[in-house]
Amino acid sequence: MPYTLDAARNIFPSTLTADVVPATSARFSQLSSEDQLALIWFAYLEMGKSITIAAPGAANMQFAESTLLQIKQLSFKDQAQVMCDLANRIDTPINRTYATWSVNIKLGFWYRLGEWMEEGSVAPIPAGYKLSANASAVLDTIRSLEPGQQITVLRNAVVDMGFDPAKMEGYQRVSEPVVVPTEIAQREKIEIEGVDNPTINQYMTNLNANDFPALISLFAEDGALQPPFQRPIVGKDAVLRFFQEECQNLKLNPKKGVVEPTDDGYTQIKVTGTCETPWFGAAVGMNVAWRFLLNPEGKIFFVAVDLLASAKELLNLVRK
Ligand code: ECH
Ligand code: GLY
Ligand code: GLY
Ligand code: GLY
Repeated sequence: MPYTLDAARNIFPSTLTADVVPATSARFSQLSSEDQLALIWFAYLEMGKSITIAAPGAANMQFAESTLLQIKQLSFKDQAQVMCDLANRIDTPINRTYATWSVNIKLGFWYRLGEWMEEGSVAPIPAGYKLSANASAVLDTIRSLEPGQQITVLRNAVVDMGFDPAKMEGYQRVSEPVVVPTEIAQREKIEIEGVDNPTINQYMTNLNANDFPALISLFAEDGALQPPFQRPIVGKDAVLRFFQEECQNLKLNPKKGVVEPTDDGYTQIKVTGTCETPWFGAAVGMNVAWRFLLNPEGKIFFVAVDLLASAKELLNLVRK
């Protein structure tokens, strides 16, 4: 009997994910917009002492440029209002523009605003701003997280701002151009202790090489990919679009895994290791698991990427 998507999502059920991340994002979203902005500002400054963020490239910034200049020309009062509006997700022209941007463009936009706030050309968080008790508690939780979890909370905050794209229709999505894949000869060989499977090896190598056409050819027609804390993205077209829009220049470092054939010709494979985002490079290795379900033809029917609760989880490769 072929697997359903729901059954696939539950393979390797003992995998412990960092549920503190969505829990913290939910608490964050309950705060006032002023508290949200100030909290991110404080968290960003503190984290900046130990991990450096890479400046966004020109290919990324060109799309946010005119909105940024528009904001720069406003009074401090109006700039603060634009930022609060973003956090409040109300219906404004800037919030609608923001909604059309890919995650990386949103992050690049805030990166630039942060620089301008620091140098004083855009309204800073008021000196002596005092967080509410709830906001302080959320900031304390963020302080206690691993770096990979901290940057995921920050990313979630940025993704959740602006007008809700689900309430917009007929708009053009805006994302960075797709880079040229790394040449075959330059691609790093992948070795995964306990897993010697061509589909898995090619998945890792092709994603690291930004070779999205080769990567998507490993998927079944109705194949699905589930990013951390998200619903599965279903079907080759949607998965390919996700790869092109959000997965350039990632670095996957799979370390070890386990292969478990099932009775009906499918194969369950769990791999653990780390993953780096171009924003932080080797400074932040996120502890992740990939839970693959390959169909009898060896194509990817399902893969979930999980952000793990702790480094200890890298050793958890049991099937049940
Ligand atoms: C300031 C104050 C006012 C408000 C704001 C501010 C600016 C904040 C800024 C924040 C920047 C945050 C950043 C966060 C980046 C996080 C990136 C993450 C990436 C995770 C990627 C993963 C990939 C996993 C995958 C794998 C696959 O195999 C398939 C694909 C995929 C301070 C001004 C807002 C500037 C830059 C967490 C886990 C492995 C699923 C993608
Ligand atoms: N600096 C990382 C990026 O633009 O994706
Ligand atoms: N790494 C967080 C996400 O993809 O939602
Ligand atoms: N979720 C992909 C990235 O932010 O790099």
